[in-house]
Amino acid sequence: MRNKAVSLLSVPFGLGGARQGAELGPKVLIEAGIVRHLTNLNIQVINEGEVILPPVAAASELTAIDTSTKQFVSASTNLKYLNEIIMLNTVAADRVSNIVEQGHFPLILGGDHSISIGTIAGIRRHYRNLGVIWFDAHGDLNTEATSPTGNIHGMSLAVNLGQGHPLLTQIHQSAYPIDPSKVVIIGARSLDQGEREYIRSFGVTCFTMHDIDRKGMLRVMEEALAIVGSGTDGVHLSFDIDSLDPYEAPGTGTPVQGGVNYREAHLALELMHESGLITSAEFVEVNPTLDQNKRTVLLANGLICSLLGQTIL
Ligand code: HAR
Ligand code: MN
Ligand code: MN
Ligand code: MN
Repeated sequence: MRNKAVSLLSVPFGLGGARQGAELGPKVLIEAGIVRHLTNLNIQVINEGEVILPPVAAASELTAIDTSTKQFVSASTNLKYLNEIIMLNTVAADRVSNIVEQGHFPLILGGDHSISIGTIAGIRRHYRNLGVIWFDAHGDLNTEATSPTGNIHGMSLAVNLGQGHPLLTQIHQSAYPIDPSKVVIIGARSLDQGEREYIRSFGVTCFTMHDIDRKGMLRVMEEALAIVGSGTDGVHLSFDIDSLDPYEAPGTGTPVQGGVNYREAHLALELMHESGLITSAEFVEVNPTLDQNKRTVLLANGLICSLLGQTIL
């Protein structure tokens, strides 16, 4: 992350979540001055523009071979907006991959959390052993079988680990696998039963709000960074703004009370900067239509600045 140009990529997409509005996140974050704030930190910022949803094929045209059963599968399913999410993330993966190829730091603005299927697919092409920090109130580890809602933003981490609908996991083809023991969730307080089982059986580390209360954010981050920093060649930060308490961040589609507070979040991102480990990042689930006096947007702006080196003094 140090001395690299930052490539800012907007993904204005909100169909992976339960309610509309996350697609407005990137525009509002940019209007709030994120480019200027980063430029003030002596960072060269390249605005890469937006990832646009291409025309979506009819469901019948989308088929794939399930690599485990060798059967053709069609896209007809209870997964909401599956075709749109496949198309968007296929394009996003190439855009993010190009940014890494140019040697820039990819900074992605969402969008709901389903966009991380494409961003991480693009990043994984370049890192043999990618670590992931997943800051979130939720686990995003559902599959079609365990999801209570059919909303794909609640499944994106599972897809990134190779679990889920074959048309989603196929977006990751020809990329290096992610070792679940190099994935750390921080801030969780709303997990479905299937997600709990996944965390246990696949060896994902999950620092819940209970752990943050008990150990403090400093120790949680020290432990998290030790895990993602050993035996990896890059670390992606996937930051869901709903990891924060709804008091700090009301502008998000699925708020859960009892979250991370303002200073804990800044501390976490300042420690990530100090570690020098983070090689790419995305900020997702900012929903301006639910915000109060731009509180969430300004918070997200500040958090991005802390990740990229802003200090108080
Ligand atoms: N676990 C629930 C589901 O699968 C809620 C997921 C809400 N997800 C997000 N992303 N906002 O973290 O539907
Ligand atoms: Mn350059
Ligand atoms: Mn999420
Ligand atoms: Mn979430």
